[in-house]
Amino acid sequence: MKNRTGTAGTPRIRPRTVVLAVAAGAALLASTALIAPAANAAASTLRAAAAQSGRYFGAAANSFQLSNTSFTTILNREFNSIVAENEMKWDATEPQQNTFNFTGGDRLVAHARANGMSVRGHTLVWHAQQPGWAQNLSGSALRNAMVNHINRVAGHFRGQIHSWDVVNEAFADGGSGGRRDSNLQRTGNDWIEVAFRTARAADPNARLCYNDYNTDGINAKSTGIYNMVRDFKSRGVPIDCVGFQSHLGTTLASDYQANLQRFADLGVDVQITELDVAEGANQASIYERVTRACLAVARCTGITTWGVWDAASWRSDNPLLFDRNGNKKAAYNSVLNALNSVSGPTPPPTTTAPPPVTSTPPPGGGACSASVSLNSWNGGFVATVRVTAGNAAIRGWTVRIALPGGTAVTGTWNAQASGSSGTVNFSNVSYNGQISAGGNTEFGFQGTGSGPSGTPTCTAS
Ligand code: G2I
Repeated sequence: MKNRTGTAGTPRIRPRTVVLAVAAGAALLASTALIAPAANAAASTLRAAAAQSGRYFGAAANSFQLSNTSFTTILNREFNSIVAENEMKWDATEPQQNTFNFTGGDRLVAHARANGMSVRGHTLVWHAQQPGWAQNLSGSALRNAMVNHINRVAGHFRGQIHSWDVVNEAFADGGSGGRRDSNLQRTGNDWIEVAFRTARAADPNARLCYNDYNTDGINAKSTGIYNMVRDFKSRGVPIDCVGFQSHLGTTLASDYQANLQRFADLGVDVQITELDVAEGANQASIYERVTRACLAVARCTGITTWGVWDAASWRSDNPLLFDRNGNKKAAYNSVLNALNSVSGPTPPPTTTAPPPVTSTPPPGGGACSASVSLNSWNGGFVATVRVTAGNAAIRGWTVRIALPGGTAVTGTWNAQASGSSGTVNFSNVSYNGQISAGGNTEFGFQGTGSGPSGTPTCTAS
């Protein structure tokens, strides 16, 4: 009702817009790439227009589409973020338990890196698209499998993912505001925080998001999620962002922006993660309003559409920005104009890459200490170990940890383990041996049984 008509946002000034954009692009090249031009510099692509306020503009894709040059022409020109529509999901990445397949995801990541795009990871844990073997698990066996899956997948892509959808769609639809029933939920209400803690240890540089749909305004479901995020922030559970999928129909809730803002006010980034909008008279204006809402919220760091063109959408109602022939639609122009015309606040910088490895090794000879924090449940645990250098830098470290009888290590990340039971030595791997004076690094391991209780010893080299 409050929407404008579909043609309202369509510019009739495109030729002039393009000329301005070329001039703006030249000016940008001539200056430093780190300084954003004025917000109304009329960039001619979505990625350039979004970058004016430090935001990304992304699309979901499948690796097979990268063989289609009509597709990649649009993808590379318009988008600077990519998310795997399906190929990083549990069924795709771990089709048999402990057998991993990263082929599709690796292809997408390589394409992104080659074309200056960041990568959203979707999704580590979800009640849907589980491989058959996981669907048949329950209790601690499922919990351990989940932790192992997160470690292996987030560990594989470590340092290459801007934001991970750690948990997807865990809240129920309807008015309850509670959790959705699922095999994961039945392992205990703490499964979501275990997933986030595990993901943090596996890839400390990725932003960790909770992602859901039907959260396009202030409603019972979004409020349930809001309460969870507030609780996580108050207890130090590592959550950095909330994804609003935004699979939209022919209307948009009037409090769409206010809802984003209330989450941002909790101290997390917000992202529009799977945007698509039903075709029809309101399509362009809804796209425009969503874009303007993101721009108006300083911590809304980017927008992703769930596909590039209508031909490949999971929906049949032509919900994307490019038509089946790859032509720009009215909705495209409304988004581009919104990105160009709104002088939105610049979001705070987010970490997108691990810190560079220093090329000159620091002098060694220092001492180190180690401390363990445990996340345990009935039958299993995740241990996060912090290694801290003393007053002098160190070149390498070994942490010795005594495990209780009956406990077995089933996975280790960011360290090399000497064994899986009894007293185990965990030594640095290639990228985390060097610690500057007073600095620290973390590694982790998971196991069955109960976690270690004594103080570990740390030996530096
Ligand atoms: O349902 C729309 C999205 C809602 N939020 C989470 C997203 O992950 C989800 O994406 C959709 C994909 O767009 C579909 O392409 O998720 C579906 C389920 O994973 C995807 O569909 C599946 C088909 O159901 C399978 O039959 C097919 O094997 O795609 C698979 C791979 O092509």
